[in-house]
Amino acid sequence: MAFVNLKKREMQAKIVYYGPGRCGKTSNLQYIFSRMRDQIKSNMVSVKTEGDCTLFFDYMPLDIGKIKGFDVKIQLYTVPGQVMYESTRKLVLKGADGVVFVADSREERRQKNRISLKSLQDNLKFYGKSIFKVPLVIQYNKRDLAGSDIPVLDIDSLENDLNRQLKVPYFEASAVSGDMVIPTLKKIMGMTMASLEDEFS
Ligand SMILES: Nc1nc2c(ncn2[C@@H]2O[C@H](COP(=O)(O)OP(=O)(O)OP(=O)(O)O)[C@@H](O)[C@H]2O)c(=O)[nH]1
Ligand SMILES: [Mg+2]
Repeated sequence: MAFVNLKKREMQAKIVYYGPGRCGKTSNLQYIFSRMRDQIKSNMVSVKTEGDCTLFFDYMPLDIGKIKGFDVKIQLYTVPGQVMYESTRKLVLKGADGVVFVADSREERRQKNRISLKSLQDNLKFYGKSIFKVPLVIQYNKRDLAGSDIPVLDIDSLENDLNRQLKVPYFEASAVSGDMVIPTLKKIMGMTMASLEDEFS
């Protein structure tokens, strides 16, 4: 949940990584943790995982320092992507100020991406937020698999499936190599801060 003190120039925001099971949300946070250790005062907290799968959520506080004169703190969360954890996803999304939708580029996950985006829309609506208004960035993850034996959707298909109406900024990323993980984060942080500044001033 956002906390903004215009007088003291302090800002705290919550950003949630949302997406289908095994699309790479936790891997995003792991990469961010490995690259921004100086700005992360405590460890990344993974609340219950089984093998690779998040059962509850991941949490990581980021101390960004000064941006535009604001002392900025960001809380990063991931939701559990597997279908059966819908109620947990809804809980974790509560109070989100910005969202990164992580899509899985693998062809076999096409339908899962769509279903997950729809669930994001519904859960935001539950909290009185429109997916068309919330700061949102899409990350097409696992681009490193393009050219491998595993069939991968091209960007036009992914854009057509997921971003035709939303028209939000998107990134072609690989959470394992770290490609475009930080640019994704920077973009959503910028959009979230701009939106909070608007809202609170
Ligand atoms: N090739 C490739 N594999 C990836 C990438 N990102 C994640 N993976 C792999 O995909 C699997 C699932 O990654 P996670 O980061 O745990 O996925 P998640 O979205 O947190 O999954 P849930 O917690 O179940 O929702 C792991 O084996 C990762 O190593 C990527 O960019 N490329
Ligand atoms: Mg996870």
